[in-house]
Amino acid sequence: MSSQTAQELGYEIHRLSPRLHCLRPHAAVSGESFARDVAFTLGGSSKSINPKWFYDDEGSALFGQICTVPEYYITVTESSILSRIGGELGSFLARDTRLVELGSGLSSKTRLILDVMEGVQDEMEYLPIDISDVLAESCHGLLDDYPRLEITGIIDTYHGGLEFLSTLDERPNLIAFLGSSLGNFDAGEGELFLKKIASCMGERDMLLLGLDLDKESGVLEAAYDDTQGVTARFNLNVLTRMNRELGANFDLSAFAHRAKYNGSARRIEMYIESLADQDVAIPAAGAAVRFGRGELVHTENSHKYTIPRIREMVREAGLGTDAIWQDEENRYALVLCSKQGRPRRT
Ligand code: AVJ
Repeated sequence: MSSQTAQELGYEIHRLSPRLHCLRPHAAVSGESFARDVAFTLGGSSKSINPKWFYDDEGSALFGQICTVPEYYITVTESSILSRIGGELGSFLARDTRLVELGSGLSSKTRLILDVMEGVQDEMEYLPIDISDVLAESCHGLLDDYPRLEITGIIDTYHGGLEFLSTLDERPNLIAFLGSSLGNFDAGEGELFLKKIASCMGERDMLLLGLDLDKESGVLEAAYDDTQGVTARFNLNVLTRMNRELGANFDLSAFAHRAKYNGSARRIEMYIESLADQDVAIPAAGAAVRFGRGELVHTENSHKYTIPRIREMVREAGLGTDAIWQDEENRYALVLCSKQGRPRRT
């Protein structure tokens, strides 16, 4: 990538160290659009907050903590599958593969993939794309541990980051989209987003998708309502963020976390429930919002998948499934796909 292209695309370039660059859009996904977005989604009769606003510094830290609570099996299960399949995954990768990660967050699982690449590559390039600032922080640790690694972090939405991919050189990309983050999209939009990813993929690119599998509602509801209350704090933190960034006056003790499994839609739905009739001012959004007692504000969907459904989605996106790996209890799946089906290196 030339710095000129990055600038033409509207990115500001921050050189944080010789091996770490971060790109940030000039019109950052910042206060103004947060205000505009919540004014819109809290303005109607059916209220919601987009989960992308969860991830300020506090929210990102809380999500990191969720990944360690015993009920939230997703992260540990995915990591254990990744460490088990390392060599096999490596056999699909060309030796000059660049790792691109969508929604990299704290980059903890990234290491498992970099370990695979390190075994077969001399130089390694990592391109994380994340809306949160924690991206830069987590990258410093990676540089220390991987001396041959170069990182270009893109602090942007998935869409912005994917556009950027098409400006890169011809090296094959392994696009990692882990943690069942695809499940956050609304029904239909996840499928569209897969198509969008596929449309940005070259013939030699591969996609590694981590998806949570459908299972008993009790297990799912516990994963999204842990007994330590970390998920509750994570959910309610978006109100704290509005208080701080938008001058709102949410009384945190008057709202509660809720998580429900919707079996027919195959998804966990998270809500914030108003425990009283109350009015809240959100000055930066120019809004005054009335909440009724018991009213639910929808904050997140986490879709759950079945193997046949995954195969179908991948096929409809115009991709082929090269491998599917699961844990022994079939809680979670890692799916490797590509345009034509990749021959393995032998
Ligand atoms: C990061 C979107 C995959 O849906 O499981 C965790 C976010 N929300 N606990 C998920 C989340 C509540 C997580 N994703």
